[in-house]
Amino acid sequence: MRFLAYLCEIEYTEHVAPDLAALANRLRRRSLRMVHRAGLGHPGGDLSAADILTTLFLGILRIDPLQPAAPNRDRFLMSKGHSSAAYYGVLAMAGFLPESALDTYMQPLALLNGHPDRNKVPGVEANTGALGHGLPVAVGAAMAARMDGAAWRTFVLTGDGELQEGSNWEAAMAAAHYGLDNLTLIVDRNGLQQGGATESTMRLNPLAEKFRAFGWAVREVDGHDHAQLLSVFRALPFEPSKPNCVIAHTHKGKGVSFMEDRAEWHHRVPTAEEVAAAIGELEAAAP
Ligand SMILES: Cc1ncc(C[n+]2csc(CCOP(=O)(O)OP(=O)(O)O)c2C)c(N)n1
Ligand SMILES: [Mg+2]
Repeated sequence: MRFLAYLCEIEYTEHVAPDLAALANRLRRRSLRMVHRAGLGHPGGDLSAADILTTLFLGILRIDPLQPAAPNRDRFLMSKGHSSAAYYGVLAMAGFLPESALDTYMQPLALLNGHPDRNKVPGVEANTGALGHGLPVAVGAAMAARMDGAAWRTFVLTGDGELQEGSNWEAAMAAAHYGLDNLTLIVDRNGLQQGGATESTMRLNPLAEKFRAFGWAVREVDGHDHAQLLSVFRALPFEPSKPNCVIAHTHKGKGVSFMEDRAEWHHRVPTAEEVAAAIGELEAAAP
């Protein structure tokens, strides 16, 4: 599918979006099994990011699992590194990991740690999980591409609660100052952080206006609609000499009725019965 993205342009968007929906639901099922088996994890944020991750890895990023360090590859940084089950799951779907490796998630001495490590996992570009660092590193990567005159692009996915870290705003200023239109920030705007709503913890709204005031070109999309996601990413860069921000409106726990928009599923591990019920719902929605 990744190769079709280059070849088919418009047709790709129209025909592949339904396949991405099925793959995203498969990623959700896989993430929930991984978290259950490990007895640890962050299922709510895995599920909110699943559509964004499948769209990027299977439809947009110019990456090749056979050459994970190819100099001209696009860079993707998973700043919300706590959603590692979904991240490893999509890396496996894109061919960077064998499916069997997913069973080792957070097992003693395994390479698939709770927070991704670029020295252990092919395809991982930065060590993340301490929130607030992905965007600053991504700004450095985009500047490096600019200085080299290289065509590769940098993408970074952050949580929304994560944006309360001040380092993001310093990086946002720098990205605009240096006119990094080769940089795209995607915000998983699910409205919830660890203990509750972002807006009652430390208000982010009006978020789009904040980024615009910092000099970014901003688009807002339904972060669970693959056709919208594909078309916004295909429109990059949005404006010359401005960094790009995609605010993807999502639901934490998306796809599982008893998890959706509930803060406790940020870090709760589903029981065997809950996993079975969740998988049943997800299979019914998209086999
Ligand atoms: C610097 C730092 N502080 C605290 C944590 C613990 N932590 C992990 S996830 C999380 C909440 C993140 O919320 P959000 O960014 O909205 O992520 P999402 O809703 O997508 O899961 C917190 C506080 C951390 N990983 N890093
Ligand atoms: Mg959030």
